[in-house]
Amino acid sequence: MEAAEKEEISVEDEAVDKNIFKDCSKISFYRRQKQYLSKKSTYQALLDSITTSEVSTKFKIINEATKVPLLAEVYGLEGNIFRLKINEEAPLKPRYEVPDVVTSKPGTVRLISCSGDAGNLVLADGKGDLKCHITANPFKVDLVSEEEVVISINSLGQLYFEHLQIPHKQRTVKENKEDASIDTSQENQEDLGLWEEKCGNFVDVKANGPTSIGLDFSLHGFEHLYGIPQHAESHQLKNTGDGDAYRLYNLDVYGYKIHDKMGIYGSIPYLLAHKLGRTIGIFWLNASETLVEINTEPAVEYTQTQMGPVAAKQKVRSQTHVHWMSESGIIDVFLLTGPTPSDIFKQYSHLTGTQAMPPLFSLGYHQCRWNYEDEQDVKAVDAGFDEHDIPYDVMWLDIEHTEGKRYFTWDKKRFPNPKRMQELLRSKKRKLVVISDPHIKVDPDYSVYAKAKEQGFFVRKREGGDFEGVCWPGLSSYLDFTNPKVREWYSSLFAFPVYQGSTDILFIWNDMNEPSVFRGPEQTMQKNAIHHGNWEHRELHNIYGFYQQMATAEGLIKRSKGKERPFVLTRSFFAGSQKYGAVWTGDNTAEWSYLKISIPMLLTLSITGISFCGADVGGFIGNPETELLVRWYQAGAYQPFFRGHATMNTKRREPWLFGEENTRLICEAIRERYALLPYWYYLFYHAHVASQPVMRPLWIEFPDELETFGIEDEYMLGSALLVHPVTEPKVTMVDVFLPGSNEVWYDSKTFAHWEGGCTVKIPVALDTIPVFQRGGSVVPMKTTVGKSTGWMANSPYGLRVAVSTKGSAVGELYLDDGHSFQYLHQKQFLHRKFSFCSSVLINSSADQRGHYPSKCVVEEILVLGLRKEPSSVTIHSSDGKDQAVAFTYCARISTLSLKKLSLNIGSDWEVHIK
Ligand code: NBV
Repeated sequence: MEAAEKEEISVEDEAVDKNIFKDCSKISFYRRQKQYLSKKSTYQALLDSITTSEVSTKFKIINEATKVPLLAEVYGLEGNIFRLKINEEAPLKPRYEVPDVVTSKPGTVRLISCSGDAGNLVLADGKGDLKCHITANPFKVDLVSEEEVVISINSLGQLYFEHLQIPHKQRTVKENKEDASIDTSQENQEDLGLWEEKCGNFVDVKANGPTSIGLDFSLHGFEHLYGIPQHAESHQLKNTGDGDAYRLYNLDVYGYKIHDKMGIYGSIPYLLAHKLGRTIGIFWLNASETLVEINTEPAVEYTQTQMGPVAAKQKVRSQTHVHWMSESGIIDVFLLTGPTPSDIFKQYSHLTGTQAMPPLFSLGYHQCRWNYEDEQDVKAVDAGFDEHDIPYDVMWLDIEHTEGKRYFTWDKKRFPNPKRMQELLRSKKRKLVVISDPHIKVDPDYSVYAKAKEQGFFVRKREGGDFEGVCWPGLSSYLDFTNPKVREWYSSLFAFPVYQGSTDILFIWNDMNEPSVFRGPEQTMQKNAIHHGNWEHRELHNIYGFYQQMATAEGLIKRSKGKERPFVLTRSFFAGSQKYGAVWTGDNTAEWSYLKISIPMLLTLSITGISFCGADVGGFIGNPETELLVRWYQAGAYQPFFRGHATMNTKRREPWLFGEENTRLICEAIRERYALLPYWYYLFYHAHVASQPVMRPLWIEFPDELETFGIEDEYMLGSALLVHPVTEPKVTMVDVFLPGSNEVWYDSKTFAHWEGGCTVKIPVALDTIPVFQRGGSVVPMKTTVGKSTGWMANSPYGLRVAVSTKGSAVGELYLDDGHSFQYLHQKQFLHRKFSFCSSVLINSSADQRGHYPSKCVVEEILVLGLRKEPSSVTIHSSDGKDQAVAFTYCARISTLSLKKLSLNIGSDWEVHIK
């Protein structure tokens, strides 16, 4: 039976042949650029064409072969950011410029031309520390900071720009030959995919011919590069050999291969480079298929003899060339000049926004499976957590909960009373997440389909009519989320009266939004499908999923009349997706290697803005051996988005199904997560307001330590905790690198301590999660763990003070109602600061603007690294009263412990240790 006739599609129907995915040799714009660049024709800037306005400096660039003029625009943006745009001066029709990503319209800094002659021009930002040197012929731009060239643009002459052309049929033979940049002979036309390109059985017809662009950047002194997710690859980017570029093209790759540069579900065309003393970023704002080549030239030392009689040694510093190529659009690139990692995060969030502040429940543990069968099943699994005393916050329902994969509906047999089911979860202060995919079943009786069809809200075919492709429901059309009207309408579908059976504890999961189209070219949509504004899919492919998550998040906000924070998980994403919720790494496999690679994959997402990220715990595909499952829970407990998930036809794997001992181990890991929630919540607040990632590669915290630059088997959570998950079987010892020669680190369980700057061997049993607290930090925790985060709202706090080599420590706590926007609009929050110095711990306000009436108390204080046994400990409260408190001191591990305290978390007080 034909898929189109058949109703739903099963997972067996959809075994994807991995060979359908292209490598560079099959990507025609890659081949064209390679062929052309080998001919070395150059561009020249016409500096006499320069015009300067308040916001930008413009000049023409011309290719010596084609003579078609390009227009370059240089902007200086507040916060040490440069922007370069290059477009055709007079394109046949407008070329796509990515909207809706750069949000906050960063202020421009007037660039003043400060020197130069006919052959070059120097622009400066007025303050004088950042300069932009433009060389006319061949065209080149150098970005100079403090007299040092940091980045050069087009120094390898890889600027490439294919001009829109008159449609094929209307062209005369003469015109056809006009573009001398590429060989247009008939045979080569096919080979290079100029007007048509084959992908499997599909032919991609290019209405205006080839439209690709490219440009090179040389990063001086840089050898360590990171970013450009999403790839199942190492954190540090590798040099790309011939035909092995990093691909940014959102694709649904079930069980993706690891250590591969192929594109998977999401794309962030943003790369960071780091060296001692400076971090920089390149944000290539383009949503079409993109390839990135990286090529490092290491530093060389050579002997100069020709200079004189004495041979002199000279060092040529290393540099890395980054070559960006995109299938269409314009060149629009932001250069972020740091200089510190923290500056880079601020600069990037200045452009694309910060991580949305998640509702507190979403930082708890999530229980998912494809599928929880019915209401009974949900009830039993929910009860299982209580029986085994395992906290959890969210039950998830996958596609089978719907009536024939019609999103926003319920399968009446399986879920006859969704509200009753949600009330059960609500009674334990738990939530429900259900799936909502972008494909809509072609069924005139399905109101979502009928209304979208009537209003013309689907992506269209090139030949006219709605695009139809096969996905889970069978034949489907795809909502055109790039249209603001579609987004507004889609968001209205989440209103409680419209979404029957939904309540305010129901949140959303967007899957398959690359978009995934079964049997489509590379399992996605044809590039010449048509979107709102007549844009081809090719122009905006990588931003489709971004828009669905945006519309969903807006829907959840709207249904609460603007009061509640949304939670939306998305599989596909683009730069800026952090504003709308969380991202996970898709269909991973239940193998140790996938557990291991989850760390670099999440680190890469984290430093490119997406702090709220996670990988399916246990591995989605296959059945994990028990030890792997336990280790995965232990790792997941220390990753930002913490969800267990498994595909159809796998064995059930709720935490209590693996024997008493393993249940205990998993339970312990989840409880550790819950105990640390105050710290997690603060880290997310900090990501939200100050742009700093929650999960950090070591090089971010220790930017001056070369040893940290390549580490990806451990990481920092904020600046206080170092986590080194066990990712191999039968391990009894792990090597943990503890950075910082002036640092001291404390084992978070045994409180044993080590000096930093060395690798230590840590014995591990099955119940060990190697976590270390950095001396100099105060970590807020909960002393008791309950059924769910909501359950624990009023439970007491503990403070773990880890004293630095200088005898001090600092930390923060952030607290609000955990779910609404009142923290923002009414300043209903508490932001406290803890500082320990000269044996006094002070709790004071970190932000006087915030107020939140919390009855919570600090019940325990643990001071690690206190060398001398105190003779007394006194609490000094803001009303001037002093009160002596009982304490215990353990000389063996230099630890002071105060218990049964009752110090209000929101009041000022001091603990004096004498
Ligand atoms: O909706 C079913 C699954 C989902 O469980 C998984 O998490 C997604 O990544 N979905 C993919 C579609 C089917 C995959 C074979």
